[in-house]
Amino acid sequence: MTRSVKSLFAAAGVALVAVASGASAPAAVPPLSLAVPAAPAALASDRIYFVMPDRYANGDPSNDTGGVTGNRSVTGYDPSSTGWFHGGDYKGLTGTCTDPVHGLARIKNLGFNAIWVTPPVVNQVSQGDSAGYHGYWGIDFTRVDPHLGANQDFADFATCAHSLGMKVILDVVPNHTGDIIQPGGGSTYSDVPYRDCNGKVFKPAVYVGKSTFPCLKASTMPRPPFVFPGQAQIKKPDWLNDPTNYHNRGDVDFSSCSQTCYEQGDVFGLDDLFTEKPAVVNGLAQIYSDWIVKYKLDGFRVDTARHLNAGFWRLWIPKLRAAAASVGVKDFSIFGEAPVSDSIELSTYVRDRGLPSVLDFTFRDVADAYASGSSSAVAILHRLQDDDYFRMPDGVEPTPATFLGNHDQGRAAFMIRQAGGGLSGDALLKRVLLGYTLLYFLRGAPTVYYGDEVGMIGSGGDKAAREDMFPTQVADWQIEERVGSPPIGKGSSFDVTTNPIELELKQLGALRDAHPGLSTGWSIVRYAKGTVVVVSRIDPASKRELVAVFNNGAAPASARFATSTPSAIWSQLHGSPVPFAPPRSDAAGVVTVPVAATTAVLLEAETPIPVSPPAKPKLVVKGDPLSSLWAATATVAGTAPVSVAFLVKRATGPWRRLDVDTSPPFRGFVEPAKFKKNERVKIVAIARALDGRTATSAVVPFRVRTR
Ligand SMILES: [Ca+2]
Ligand SMILES: [Ca+2]
Ligand SMILES: [Ca+2]
Repeated sequence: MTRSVKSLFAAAGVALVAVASGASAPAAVPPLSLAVPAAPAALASDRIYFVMPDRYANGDPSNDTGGVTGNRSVTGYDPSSTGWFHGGDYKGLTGTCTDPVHGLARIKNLGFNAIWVTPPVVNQVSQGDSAGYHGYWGIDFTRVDPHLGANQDFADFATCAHSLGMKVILDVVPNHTGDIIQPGGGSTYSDVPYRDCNGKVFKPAVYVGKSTFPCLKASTMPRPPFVFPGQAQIKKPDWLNDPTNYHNRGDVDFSSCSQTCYEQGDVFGLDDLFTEKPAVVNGLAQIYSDWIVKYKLDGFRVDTARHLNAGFWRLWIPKLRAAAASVGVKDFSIFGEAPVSDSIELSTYVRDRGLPSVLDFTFRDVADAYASGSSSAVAILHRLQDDDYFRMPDGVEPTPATFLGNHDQGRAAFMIRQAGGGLSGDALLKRVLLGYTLLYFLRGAPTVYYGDEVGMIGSGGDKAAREDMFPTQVADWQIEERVGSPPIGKGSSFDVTTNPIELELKQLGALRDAHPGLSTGWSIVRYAKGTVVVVSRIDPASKRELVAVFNNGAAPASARFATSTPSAIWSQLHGSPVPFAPPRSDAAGVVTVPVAATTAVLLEAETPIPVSPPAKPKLVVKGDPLSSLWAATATVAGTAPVSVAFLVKRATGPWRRLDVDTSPPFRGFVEPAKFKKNERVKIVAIARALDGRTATSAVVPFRVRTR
């Protein structure tokens, strides 16, 4: 996003607040200021490189064993086995800060402007047949794990990243700590009610957001906690050593768990914090505010977000934002991990629970399937349409972090190979490249897992997807197949500088820089049929239209579709066939574009979208077939892009915004739970053109029945 766009939107946002809170506007007339879309989320312009520092580069061999000596269960160090520390650290990740083939400068050079690192905090060294190399078993949250370096090494890392213009996004785990507390009487989940220290039954949810909480006794908790000798004071800060600050119910049973069980059970034995307690919320706010302030962090990726209680986010996040603002970070980004397979379910983390954004697991499903050739274009259409469920009264475009694979489920190439029923060689490479065009040409913050750019495929999820960038001592990884490059053998992946994936990522990153519409633009699906899906990205500031044409078929294709830019020549920014005669749209905006097999073409109109006053929206309210919400749907005639704001008014009080939708179909949702049963309200839709002219629909009276 350019500075001018941001200030334009910001000015509109100020006006919006003034009208919404003022008493001067007559309530009968919907205030046009509510029709103005909000500024894009900061995340929209980020391109994130996701790295596990233990596996990236070893800048300091003296810290490999974490400062202790002994066998691997004591040191955690065994570079020949996949589940242990391998020696990477923050010094290695940072590098010299200037060398373009190593360290952070390399990551910048690959086209990224943000880096997400797995949790750097001190982990439990080992547990069973694995070590805490990944960071998700925190026990001392006040400092950097000694295997990864000293606090100063992390500070140098953050300083270098910022000097290169890269954001630092920290992976944080407010849900649990490492597994120190043991459940009394067995580890299966117990749903007996909580009792206070006097034996009185209580419901924790009642106390969320309050300043007091019932007194607790460890001995009367559902699974009375105990710790092994020598571990009672092992956690930092000290409040983490109080066993009544944990749920103590035993393990989540992933095959038959209720929502409460997800929230209060231990994930694989990890100590689940009692996040309904004010002391825990405040303690977690202090821990993570300290990290933000100390290192001027730019955002958090929140682990295990599915396992935190609904009220937690609205208490915790404002404290983090305040900490960030105190060091001048005004647009602190937060996205959570909720690995669900249904978009509407995923949207509830934003809609109902108050997470600002999410990792887009459902987009990953459809993007991998489409890229692999195993699903049709319609799956992409449906996922983009489902963005409406993520649209909120703040009017900010939904901005998930998008990805094709990760450290838990498997690498991008592995996921696409699986979705395609076992691809390899050039066939797999083409499809992986197609997958990355989906990430970079469609909305969201493209997030690439380290090593994917040098062709790592891996052989599964978790430990099988966490290869070393430096010369690996894991025998299987030396001979593992890669895409676009030969197996690495005993070599270093930093010497792989011409893999087609890394070359493509550089180009795609440069395209996002040169064409902000790819990051912050509106999305309009123009065509979705068979193997071809076409999406326009509209930059509302420049009024310039970009068109991305994707073809996952094994044969060339061509698509004829409507645009908002009539009588224009379209220049080709990316893709094949090249060169082809620049297509020209007709007087109605219709254009025909050829696209080679298994690739994507990106075009930009050489002339801006002509502006015209919007047509009056036609508004209908009816039950949403996919959810328990009421859908207000507006149709707006004409080909020019518009945003549509949906407003609701109760019998008394001002008009309030349901959302602003920039992407047809235009919808706003009325949630029955937020109204009285059978409450009578009024609903209106305001269409707004790129030049700010508006048209308001008829006011539709509506009775909010339960569904
Ligand atoms: Ca090291
Ligand atoms: Ca929990
Ligand atoms: Ca829509």
